[in-house]
Amino acid sequence: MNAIVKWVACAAIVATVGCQGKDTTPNANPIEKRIKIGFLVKQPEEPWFQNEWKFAQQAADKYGFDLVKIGATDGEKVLSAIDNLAAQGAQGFVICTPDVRLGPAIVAKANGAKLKVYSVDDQFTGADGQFMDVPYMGISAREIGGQVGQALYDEFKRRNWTIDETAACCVTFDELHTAKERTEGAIAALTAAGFPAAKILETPEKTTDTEGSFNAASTLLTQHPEVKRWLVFSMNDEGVMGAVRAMEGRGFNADTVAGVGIGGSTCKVEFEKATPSGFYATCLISPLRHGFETSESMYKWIKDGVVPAKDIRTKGYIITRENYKKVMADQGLDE
Ligand code: FCA
Repeated sequence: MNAIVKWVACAAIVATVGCQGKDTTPNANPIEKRIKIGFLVKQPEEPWFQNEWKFAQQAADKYGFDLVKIGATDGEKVLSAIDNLAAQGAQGFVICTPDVRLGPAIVAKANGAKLKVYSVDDQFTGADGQFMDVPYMGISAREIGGQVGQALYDEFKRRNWTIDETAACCVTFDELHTAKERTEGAIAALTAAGFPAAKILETPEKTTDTEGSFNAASTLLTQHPEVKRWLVFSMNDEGVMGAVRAMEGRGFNADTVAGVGIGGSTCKVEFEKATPSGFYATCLISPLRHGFETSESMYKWIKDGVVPAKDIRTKGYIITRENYKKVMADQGLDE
């Protein structure tokens, strides 16, 4: 055989079994395509969701699949993202939907495109208002709300505030089940500890971001100029952060405001400030579990047919500027 003939012959063998008749290179079988998974989030600018993406990427790097991160802020974007994923040859996606009522449309589109779906943080609801039968990982919302309420009450006592001059500002978003469970859990714990229900003042936010909460709290502050000291809670760190900012704008400070969030991503900057703010604590939840584990489960579902657990609820841990570094490190969340 001359050199060219030899090369062609070897190339043909490589394409099937390799020159030595043994496949040693990863992904050498051209028929077995690399797994591709989407990760869609409703608020891509929120640190919580950026952290979910970060940990999802760690799963992609560990297992060797492609991760497509998509900010899907409304229904139209979600549906076109699913088309896009299908066109790219993805086999599934993890999603925190911008609206839980999109569940049936998301599932229908995913089924049509043969994509598997794993919902995270916010659980799909069907046309009947019931939760849908789609794998879900969320936080244990009521318990975490309870931890927030207890932490607020403990701080109220520790500071020797009197009930006459104190009220609790509860920024609500009752349209979303996990949000309602969180604030209800906090109210239940506060009142069980002895804080009067009449001094818990609810104010609804239109959007679950800092601006939404700032606006909701501003309305409440205008209505209640008599309150001298505020406890603050909401569905997430943003819900507390916006209210604390609104209070600062009216002369309140770390001595007259004690806010406890839920998250641990957005509030980190508050703990890092040299001077404490009214953002006293948060209940740390796990973007590591919500990002890494959901993507890992999706990968194993696609690769090995292992269907993910139907409903996983993750735990929270109260952190303050005193202990956040240690607790975050213990939870695998240090930078
Ligand atoms: C919801 C909230 C997020 C985060 C997540 C666990 O999606 O909007 O801020 O708290 O649940």
